[in-house]
Amino acid sequence: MTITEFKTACETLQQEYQTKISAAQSASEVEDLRVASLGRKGALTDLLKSLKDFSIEDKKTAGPLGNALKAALTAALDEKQSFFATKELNEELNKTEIDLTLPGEPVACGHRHPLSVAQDRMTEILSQLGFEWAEGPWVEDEKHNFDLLNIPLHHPARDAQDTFFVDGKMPLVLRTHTSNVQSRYMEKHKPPLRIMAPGRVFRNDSLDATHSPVFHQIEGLYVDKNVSMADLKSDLTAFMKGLFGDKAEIRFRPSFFPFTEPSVEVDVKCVFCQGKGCNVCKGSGWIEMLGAGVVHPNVLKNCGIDPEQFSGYAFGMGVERLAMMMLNIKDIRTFYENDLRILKQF
Ligand code: 2NM
Repeated sequence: MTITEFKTACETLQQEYQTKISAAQSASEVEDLRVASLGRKGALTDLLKSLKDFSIEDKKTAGPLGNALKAALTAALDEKQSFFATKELNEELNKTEIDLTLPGEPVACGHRHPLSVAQDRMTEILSQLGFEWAEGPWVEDEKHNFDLLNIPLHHPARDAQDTFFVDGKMPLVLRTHTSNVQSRYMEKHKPPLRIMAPGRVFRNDSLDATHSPVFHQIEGLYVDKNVSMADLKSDLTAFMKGLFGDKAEIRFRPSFFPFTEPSVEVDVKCVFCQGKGCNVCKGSGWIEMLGAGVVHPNVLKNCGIDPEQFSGYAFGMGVERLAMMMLNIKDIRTFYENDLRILKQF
């Protein structure tokens, strides 16, 4: 074979197979053509065998020609093969009634109630400060809800105006705070103790934008040797900064509670107006967040802890109040009406 004949053979072979590949009707026909042209006993392989008889000079011309032909046939075969692959997939998809290109139905997904979110945030921070979760009954005797907590017999908080009484042989009440958890815990445990008591409480208030007869509190209690107002101040500052951020400003004001002495109330610089005064903080620039104090010696004594040996601090706060601040909610009833159009916004 001369080099000229080789060139012609290449052109003929290329034309023949291009035509056959174009005419192929199926993926398996394409594969047959691949074997017939490029295979071990294929036409191109056969043609390239004649290279060995060429002079070095002719090999330099013929070699690249053969390679180019192989590349061209491979490309044509691959293209045709991928055409059939796509075609088969489309035919498969067209057989079904389902349009697989449609976006999916959104899955209706519930979420936590805003009060649970607020309670979780507070208890998470308290547990980082070492407070352990504690619970107690909603229906409580007067001893654990009032007597042990140094709330005197004729204190207005015990009045039917403020407290729900439960009919029965023994006077029972719906707990008016979660302090019954603390009085029960102190009866059973020796200091050191450090607990948080989150839960539902009940007051005989009528429902309005800021009051609900059922609401939620978190109280905390820490009793050990030498617990002081300084511990209260540093721990509650850490708690408030955990809740509102490191830059939050906090102030302590003197106050009064029967179960603590001295007592304080803790305010945070209004997060809505940065202290300038707005409708949320009623122009004062501060929002009251919690009440606290050094546990009254009578409370420790009543619950079986020696106030000469031990001291403690305690605090209490409303979950609804915090959730209203966090979410800019103006009406407490939003939490209980379970109107999904509203709850879905949080
Ligand atoms: C508050 C404010 C101040 C409090 C006191 C006690 C206990 F059990 F140790 F006496 N528990 N919680 C307390 C103190 C609660 O709520 C505004």
